[in-house]
Amino acid sequence: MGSRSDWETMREASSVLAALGVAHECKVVSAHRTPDRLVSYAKNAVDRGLKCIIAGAGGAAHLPGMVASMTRLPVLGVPVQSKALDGMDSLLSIVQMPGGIPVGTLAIGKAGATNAGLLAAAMLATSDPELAGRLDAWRAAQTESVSESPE
Ligand code: RP5
Repeated sequence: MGSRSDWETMREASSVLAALGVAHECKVVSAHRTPDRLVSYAKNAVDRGLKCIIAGAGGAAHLPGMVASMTRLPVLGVPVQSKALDGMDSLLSIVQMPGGIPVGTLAIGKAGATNAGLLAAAMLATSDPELAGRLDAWRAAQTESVSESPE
């Protein structure tokens, strides 16, 4: 994530990954304030054995796109809800990538962070049957928890 202030949103991705037993790390890497850290993180990601990167940022949210420019790993972008423009700035700056450098963009805010975690798990589950089983169980439990009655 681009800032510690993004953690309240991005912890939703971490929580769902933890619930599914997916090993992960959470780091603050700012495209603007720590550009050298960004380059190092993105360029070393493959060699470090990472499989997917979830990048959450707000405002002029260049982090996901810049990460994607420096690694072939799948990058999922989470637009963090900004104070000034409610996250529309984040969304548009993440989703409008030029052809050739993809970022899979999720919804603004906590729903997007949750779904980024689930989507990363779903991608990993295509080659991990045990994770696939845990993801199926998580989805079944969610379905089970939805009451038919509104009260
Ligand atoms: C972005 O600027 C971060 O991703 C964050 O969403 C936003 C504001 O950062 P802070 O000023 O709260 O550190 O780089």
